[in-house]
Amino acid sequence: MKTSARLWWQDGAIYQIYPRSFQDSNGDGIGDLPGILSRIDYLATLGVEAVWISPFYPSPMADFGYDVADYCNVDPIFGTLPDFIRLIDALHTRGLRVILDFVPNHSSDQHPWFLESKISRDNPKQDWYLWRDPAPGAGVPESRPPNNWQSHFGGPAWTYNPERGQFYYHSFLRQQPDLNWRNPEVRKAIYAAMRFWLDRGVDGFRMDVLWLLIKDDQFRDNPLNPDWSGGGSSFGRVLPLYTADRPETHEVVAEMRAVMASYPNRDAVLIGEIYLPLRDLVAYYGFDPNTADLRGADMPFNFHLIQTPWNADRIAQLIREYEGQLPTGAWPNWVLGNHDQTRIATRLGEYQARVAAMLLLTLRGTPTLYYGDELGMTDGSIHPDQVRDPAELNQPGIGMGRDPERTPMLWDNSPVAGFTSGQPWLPVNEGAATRNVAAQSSPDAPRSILNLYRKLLALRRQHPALHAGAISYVQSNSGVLSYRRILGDQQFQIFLNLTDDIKRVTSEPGHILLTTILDGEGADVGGITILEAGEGLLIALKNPHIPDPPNKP
Ligand code: TEU
Ligand code: CA
Repeated sequence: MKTSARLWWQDGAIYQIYPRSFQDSNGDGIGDLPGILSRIDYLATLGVEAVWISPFYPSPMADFGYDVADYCNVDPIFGTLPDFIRLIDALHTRGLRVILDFVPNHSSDQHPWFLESKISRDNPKQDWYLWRDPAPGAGVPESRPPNNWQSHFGGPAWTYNPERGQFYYHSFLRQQPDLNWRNPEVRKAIYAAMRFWLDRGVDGFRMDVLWLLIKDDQFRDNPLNPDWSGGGSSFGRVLPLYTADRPETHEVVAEMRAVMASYPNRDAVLIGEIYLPLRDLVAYYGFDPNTADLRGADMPFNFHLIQTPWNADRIAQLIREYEGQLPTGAWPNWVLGNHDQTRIATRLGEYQARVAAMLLLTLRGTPTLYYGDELGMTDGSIHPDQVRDPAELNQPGIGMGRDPERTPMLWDNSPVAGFTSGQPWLPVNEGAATRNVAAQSSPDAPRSILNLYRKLLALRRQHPALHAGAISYVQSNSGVLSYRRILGDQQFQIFLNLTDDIKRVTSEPGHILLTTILDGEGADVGGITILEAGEGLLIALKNPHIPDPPNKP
């Protein structure tokens, strides 16, 4: 296996677009593909390498597109297949790659496969989903689910179907039945759909819930969670031993990789959405100890920055552990936000969100940005009668709702922030009149967070040490996280003050390339250096006289 040649997805940053919320083109209040096309200048000048577009396939929208009714088309809400072709061509022309969000674990209950599967126990697709008889016992069949498996969105993961007299399994909504990945015909059908898009030039896939594809073939009860307090979602009542991260999943991921590898000059990227502890997560690279090949996902998404407390000790430890556990040849990646998670600026406030930006864009590994985070967008406040997310509607009031992080992109200071000429499907954030792309791009706002993102992305592109170098000397010292990025004789020192107190650090001689508050660029440093509260520094070292760094931090 060649490990020396670098690939586009290693060097560049990925930008996630939630298409409902990025740009509406026809006034129906819902973002769409022509809308994305109309914002191509913004995307091309931001400095990212690729856009990942959340699902736009035909869908009843029970889970806003994560319930797919046709894997090879575009939902009319988002446009048409020709609109997609126009978009991908335009993005390619501007040098941007396109990653699709693909949902292999479950389809919509309106997908023709499921409509056929559910009518009888002996139709050709009868085994395409996970069907089980009711558990033995008294009472009507619909009150006897086959086992104790729970839906991620609350309640039992089994729904009774009277036509078959059986239950079907759904990891998420009842409108999202899980496909039976033990059935070779299902695999073939999904791989054909992947090829449909690869044939149209897409540059990769972000595979939804990749760690959930295979379920226990004996359908054993999940063990009870001893830590469950009774509050929150019923999902926490059991531990997902038999419903997640089953060993056979790795076989499927290897097959997906093979589908992509069958293309000449394959450089499409396979990304897996995987929420697991580090040790289990890195197994999805599929390192084969016999051949030293990687047979799994190119990048199992690393969500640990989202889940780790904002504390220099903890994050230094996370970086070291993650780097230490990566198999040989595996390329790291980092994620700060997505359409399922509280926004970083809400979690940390704007100053620490700037520090987080410098962290994300100077760590070793591919960064993935969530649309709007580059503006320091916060979660929107959603009035109870504006709730749209089924995760919230299913279990009101327990904080599962994801609408706040899906509010419209903020373009300018017009009434709906330039997102739509109609009524937006979710309300526009308060403060949009000043926090928007136009305001943050104006000469009056040289220190906007958007400019910080642009500069970080540009520096990361410009300096090989920042996109391809080693990471070393990862340290935390009284709330300041520091590390170096090194390639050849190029060395960068990063200091990030994760506290709201002023700190002193000691730096080797160099000059400041960038600060998170965008002042002092170009200034010489050396010796004691002051870090303002919530400030980060990126320093180019002059004559680093330290010995060669070890391979691992
Ligand atoms: O998310 C999977 C997942 O684990 C989510 O349940 C996540 O943990 C939760 O939303 C956090 O609040 C993927 C998609 O990203 C999500 O949008 C879909 O709803 C889900 O799969 C089902 O397709
Ligand atoms: Ca629209």
